[in-house]
Amino acid sequence: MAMLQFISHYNSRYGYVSGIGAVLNGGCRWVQLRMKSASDSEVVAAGLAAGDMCRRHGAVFIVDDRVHLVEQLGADGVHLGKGDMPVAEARRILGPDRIIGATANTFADICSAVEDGADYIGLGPFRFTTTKERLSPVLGKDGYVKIMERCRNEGITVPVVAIGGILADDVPEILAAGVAGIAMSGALLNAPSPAGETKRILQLIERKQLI
Ligand code: TZP
Ligand code: MG
Repeated sequence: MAMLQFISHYNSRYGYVSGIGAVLNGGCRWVQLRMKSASDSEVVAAGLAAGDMCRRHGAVFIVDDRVHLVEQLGADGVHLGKGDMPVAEARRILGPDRIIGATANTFADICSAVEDGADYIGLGPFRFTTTKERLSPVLGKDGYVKIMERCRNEGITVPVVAIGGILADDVPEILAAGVAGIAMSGALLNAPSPAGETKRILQLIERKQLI
């Protein structure tokens, strides 16, 4: 089944850890802790609690950017953007067993991340979002269709996850482009019930897989 990755980010209604708790209760089993402007000690405090909750729910726990904290947090891996540590260097530091995700905006980005040893790609943004600053050009549905077709033609099998401004209603058409999963933040945290919305989106993903 296609995957749902929750990207935790600052939200005035929830702390990082309680937001993660809500989506875990809704059934999400893949979490990325993204605390952009926080200090390392803040990331460690939240990350230890979040990682513990993820392990209890059997969820994969990824930390954004901070390769140097992966070990201390007992995280399953790290997600790296284009301006972060290069994937190949992170792989040398973390070894073969940790998950390394990489951000891409183009087919060329995907190819270089795959060559460098990324385990999954976050391809986006789908549409404008305020969750991320310095956003790359918006891809829209057509962008995903074109890029995923090139991936298939060129035999790229590394899972590509769509990200950026995605709402529940977008899920069927994005999955139809051939991505392996969806990453969401605002659509889950801003919903009246993040746990309920997580459950609803997981059902949408499951239903789409059956069509
Ligand atoms: N990378 C590209 S867009 C984005 C990230 C981390 C933000 C995703 O959050 P949202 O709220 O689902 O747009
Ligand atoms: Mg980053």
